Amino acid sequence: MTNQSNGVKNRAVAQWVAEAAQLTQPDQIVWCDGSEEERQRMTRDAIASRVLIPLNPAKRPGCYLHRSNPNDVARTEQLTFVCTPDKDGAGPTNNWMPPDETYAKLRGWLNGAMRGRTMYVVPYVMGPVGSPFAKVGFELTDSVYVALSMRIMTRMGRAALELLGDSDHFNRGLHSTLDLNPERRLICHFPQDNTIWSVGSGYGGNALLSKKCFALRIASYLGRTEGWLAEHMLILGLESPEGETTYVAAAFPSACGKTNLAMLLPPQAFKGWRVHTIGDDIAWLRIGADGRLWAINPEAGYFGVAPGTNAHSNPNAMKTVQHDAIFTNVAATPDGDIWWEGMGTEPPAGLIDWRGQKWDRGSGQPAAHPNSRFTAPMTNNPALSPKANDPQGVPISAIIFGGRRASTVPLVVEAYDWSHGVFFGASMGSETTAAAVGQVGVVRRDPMAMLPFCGYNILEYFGHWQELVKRLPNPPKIFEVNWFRKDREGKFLWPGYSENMRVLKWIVDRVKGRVGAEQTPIGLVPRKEELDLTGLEISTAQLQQATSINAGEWLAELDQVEEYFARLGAGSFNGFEERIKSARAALAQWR
Ligand code: SAT
Ligand code: MN
Repeated sequence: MTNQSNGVKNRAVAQWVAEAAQLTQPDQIVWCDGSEEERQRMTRDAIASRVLIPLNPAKRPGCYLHRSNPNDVARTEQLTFVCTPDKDGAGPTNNWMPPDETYAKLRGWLNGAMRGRTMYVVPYVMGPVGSPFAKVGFELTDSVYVALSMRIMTRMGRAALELLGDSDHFNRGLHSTLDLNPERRLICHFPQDNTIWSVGSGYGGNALLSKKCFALRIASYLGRTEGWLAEHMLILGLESPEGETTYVAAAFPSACGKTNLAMLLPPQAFKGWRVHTIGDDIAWLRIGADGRLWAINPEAGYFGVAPGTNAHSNPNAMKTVQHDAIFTNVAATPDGDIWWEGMGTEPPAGLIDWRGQKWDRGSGQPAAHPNSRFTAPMTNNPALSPKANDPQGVPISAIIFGGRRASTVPLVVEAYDWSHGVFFGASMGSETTAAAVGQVGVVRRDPMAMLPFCGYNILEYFGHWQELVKRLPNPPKIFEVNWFRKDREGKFLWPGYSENMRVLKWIVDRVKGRVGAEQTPIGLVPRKEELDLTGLEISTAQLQQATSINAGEWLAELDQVEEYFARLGAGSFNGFEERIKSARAALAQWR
């Protein structure tokens, strides 16, 4: 076995890597330094082993296509475990196994698993280097696709080793694709050990351990003990024509448009307004010395949903994936470019589908997998905020919770206070998407969009949110939004995409106390004249439907929410019961 970095200075790292190597028996160990030379070498290896297919350099310079195993195309929540010492630590929403038993089982699977393979040692930093938020992780992986993706998604390489120094405080991620057999696939978290073992999958959130596994599941646990929050949120800055920038964080479940919102290009009528992207998926939030909530994006790249991305829905994303991007499970054109459903162009003749087969237009099957993705560095994004690398992060003035709901939830509603906002988040529901294996389009409760990502007991998590405000003299206002409400014919009531700017503007104006709102049983909603609708064609009736609170729908919703909380064992916990009671009473009087 060759191991170029036996000279690594950090004892804890060296010892842990040696143990993992002894278990998995790789032919060689490659310590990643994050250099350009290394990227080229790994890319050549990936091409030679057909893990990456080079795209046409004239059309997509520096871009590659990866096809995953067709049985391995999305996160597998049923195979994802939080292994706390006792079951209660994982809580009612997580799958649980005891740590000892889990380690033993996975050790069995991992025994010799990297024979004939290379183990990449991938050191990475989450958050701007030098930030008080920043944390170091290591991923040991036998997938060159994962190593190359981690280089895009994180600050990967030497910087992490330097930041770590001789500390043993780092996340220990061990990943092997094994044989991609779903029968031997498990994604296991050990929050108490700051450890992740992921086996049998090479896909996205299952395999890029920095992302959901570390930056959400493990980090949420660390945040609980250390007094901060790790959230499934985009972060954006909204700059007015006067040059005032307001920062907003927004939680939506996977594949509900976080990337689109984070990169939004304001509509024509909003001259002088600009959106600056800080992050599109994950926020780490801390209480600042000034009593405000400050946020960073721990990641350095985007792992966005490809289908539906086009020059209208997200022009900045289209530019972001123009060069130096990896595409996973999209369709390939005969001239070496990529294509997906909803790209805004006709499928060209001779298209190859995501499985690598000639696409049959009449088959009724999509050419790109519905959860196909692009991986691109944030520095490709024309809307990237100048604050994206700021070690202090940005001060958050508003938090938005959003789901995908065909009915009930209005376009936007403001909470009366923080605690009411926590109730908004905790009671959120959303229709399921292709981002996770399972049925698509059914409403499921997804508290704070963290259902699959909270690394500890969700009831404690609600309590942590409620407690945090006691140390937060200047909390952000909290809102709930829904871009996805439909009319009776099933047509979307609100145009969405860039027009969501109008809702963002109302939110900012509410934060600044510049605009009014109407009190309803659910919260505060804009009256028609309080939304800036300049240049938008929407009928009064349509807008009314998009923003209305329907008493019947809400009474049914509250029944479901109550039933969900009861199932979780939340009971009157956190005042949720009183919230439901008073909303019901107000709805009984509602027009
Ligand atoms: O596959 S990921 O978990 O990284 C994407 C998502 O589901 O949000
Ligand atoms: Mn996500």
